[in-house]
Amino acid sequence: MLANPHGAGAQGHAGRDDPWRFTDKEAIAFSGQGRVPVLIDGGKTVADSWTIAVHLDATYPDRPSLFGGPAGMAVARFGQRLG
Ligand SMILES: N[C@@H](CCC(=O)N[C@@H](CS)C(=O)NCC(=O)O)C(=O)O
Repeated sequence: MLANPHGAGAQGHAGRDDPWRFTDKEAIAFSGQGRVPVLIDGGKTVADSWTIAVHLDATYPDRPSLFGGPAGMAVARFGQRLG
């Protein structure tokens, strides 16, 4: 769903978003798995929405946090596991 060579869209970064569908298996094969979302950020490939969120929060501490701190991250993780 997200190809992001320059951190596009996330946390206010300039860049590019390319919509990929999960049926575009060839397009996302480079990620080593067959699901979306996939993020390319600074040459790093990150798959799985939770892993992407954690990556962005850790990589861009100067940007507004996606979780609002450790407590928010714990609540988000709890909700994510329920879903
Ligand atoms: N745990 C993953 C789930 C990813 C996932 O299941 N993505 C679906 C689309 S929402 C997908 O790519 N399905 C295609 C398939 O399983 O072949 C995440 O949260 O990113």
